[in-house]
Amino acid sequence: MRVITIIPTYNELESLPLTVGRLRTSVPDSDVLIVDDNSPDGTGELADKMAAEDSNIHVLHRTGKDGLGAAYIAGFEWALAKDYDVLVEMDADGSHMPEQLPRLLEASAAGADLVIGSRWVKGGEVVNWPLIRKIISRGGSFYSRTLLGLPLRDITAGYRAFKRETLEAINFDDIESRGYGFQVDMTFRVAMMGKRIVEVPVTFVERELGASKMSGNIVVEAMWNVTRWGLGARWKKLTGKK
Ligand SMILES: Nc1nc2c(ncn2[C@@H]2O[C@H](COP(=O)(O)OP(=O)(O)OP(=O)(O)O)[C@@H](O)[C@H]2O)c(=O)[nH]1
Ligand SMILES: [Mg+2]
Repeated sequence: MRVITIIPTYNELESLPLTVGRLRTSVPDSDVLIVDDNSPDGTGELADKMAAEDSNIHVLHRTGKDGLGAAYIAGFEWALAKDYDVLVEMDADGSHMPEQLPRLLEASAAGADLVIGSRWVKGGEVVNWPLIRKIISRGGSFYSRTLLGLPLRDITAGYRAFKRETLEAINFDDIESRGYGFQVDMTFRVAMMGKRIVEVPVTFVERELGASKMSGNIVVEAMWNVTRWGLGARWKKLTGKK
């Protein structure tokens, strides 16, 4: 099983080397693809240096900040053009513990088309989040789960392992979401195709270094899209339209 871990970066100069170092130690068999959106702080140059020293590390440079979803799609296309079997999504900021990646890969090897590293299943947890963030995240997942009719606890999670075939079945041109909505969008599409989604518990650690790129806009975009998709799917069911 050839694995590649895709790490999108925007101004992650301090966190990136720590995360990649831990990843290379925990899962030496996984290649790494850093997708940098021309970070003003020089993360892209640092990534190039890391790649020059380690042939398992690759870098994709994009011209400017274009959102997490677009960065992942570019990363997926890059990796699908090569012979990787499993494509992993991981944040650069240390929130997704590389030491827990083997759990995701085991579930993938056991047959899951999409594995979600979940904060909100038994055994999952979040470290260093204020109550309000927990409420927003759980509330967002609850809202999405109910509207979209998906039996999943953590729909916005960004720590994931996709089988190559799962991504090959998705038309990336259809994906409109930029921020968190991207994760929900991908989950919904995979579920609609009748593929197997498995949640494994993870410990999500809030970033200690660098700044968050989360914004109110991203949350509003995600809620709006979920509402549209959910109602759209129900309408189709009701009217029997394809
Ligand atoms: N290439 C690229 N990466 C991005 C972009 N926006 C966010 N990222 C990266 O995506 C990952 C998640 O972003 P974060 O800022 O940590 O967002 P978050 O995890 O939702 O928010 P926090 O919980 O506050 O950390 C990090 O590795 C970011 O550097 C973007 O527009 N382009
Ligand atoms: Mg983060």
